[in-house]
Amino acid sequence: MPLEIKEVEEEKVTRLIIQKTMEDWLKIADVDVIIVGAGPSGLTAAMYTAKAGLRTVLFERRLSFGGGMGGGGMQFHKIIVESPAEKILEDAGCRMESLENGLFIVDAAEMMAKLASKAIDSGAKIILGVTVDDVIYRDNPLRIVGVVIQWSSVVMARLHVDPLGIKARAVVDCTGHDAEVLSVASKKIPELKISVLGEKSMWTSKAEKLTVEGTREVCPGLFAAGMAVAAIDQTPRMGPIFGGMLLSGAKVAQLVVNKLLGEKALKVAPIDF
Ligand code: 48H
Repeated sequence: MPLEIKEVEEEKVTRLIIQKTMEDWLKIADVDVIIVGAGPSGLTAAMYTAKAGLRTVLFERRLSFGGGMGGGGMQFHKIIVESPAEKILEDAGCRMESLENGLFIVDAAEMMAKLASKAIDSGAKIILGVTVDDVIYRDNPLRIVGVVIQWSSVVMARLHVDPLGIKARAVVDCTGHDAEVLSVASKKIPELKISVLGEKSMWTSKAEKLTVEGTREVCPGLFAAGMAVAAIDQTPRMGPIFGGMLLSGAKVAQLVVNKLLGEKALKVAPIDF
């Protein structure tokens, strides 16, 4: 039988894309959790907050997910993860090789793909090509209640286009080394008393431990995970080892779930924090 490919009119494609996109965006306008940045910490956080049933949207500036994972260590395509973070990779269905002393090695592309896939399967909506460039706040009590978003292409073209605001019960900064959400909040809302001093030089074990320990709700409604924690705490960088990023993402998910679901909160990751 000859292959018959369905005929389609161009305007039909256009209408369906617009209709279905708007259906999603009407839901995204107000969610439980906004995660900013689709690196290792952001994808892990999204995977677990969505698994807990929280309406989760993740905004990523680029047109791809993975953040710093794609570059591995100096573009070598392997990533090292230390125990107990391998449990998170197991949760994501990621294959890895066990090495000596609680170290595991995984292909960078597989880790990016599997974490993103698991986050999506858990119910998180990942929106690519959107930059978060501000927060929404309220006072009495002072708190963060959402983010301001713009198309990354508009930001790159330096066009003056007014952004949109998206509300959430929790916002998580997973933007990496520059802690962009915390940075803008610290500059524009000085009463929050957040300072983003930037990370210190490399000290792997100390950095991993302090990043996970420092993962927290920085001010009401705004949480920090991943390298953003090192940026606000001025703690060391760790180099190309990603266990701390995964554990930080899982810990922030648990903190958000505990805050939003209270007594109904379940343990979301196979880790005790
Ligand atoms: C939307 C944004 C915005 C914005 C940035 O850098 P990442 O991988 O972040 P982490 O913290 O999950 O992981 C850090 C890790 O990759 C790393 O760099 C390590 C371990 N370094 C150690 C060392 O010594 O150097 O991902 C952040 C993501 C990226 O995809 C950005 O494009 C995105 O966030 N992003 N998205 N709005 N304003 N800013």
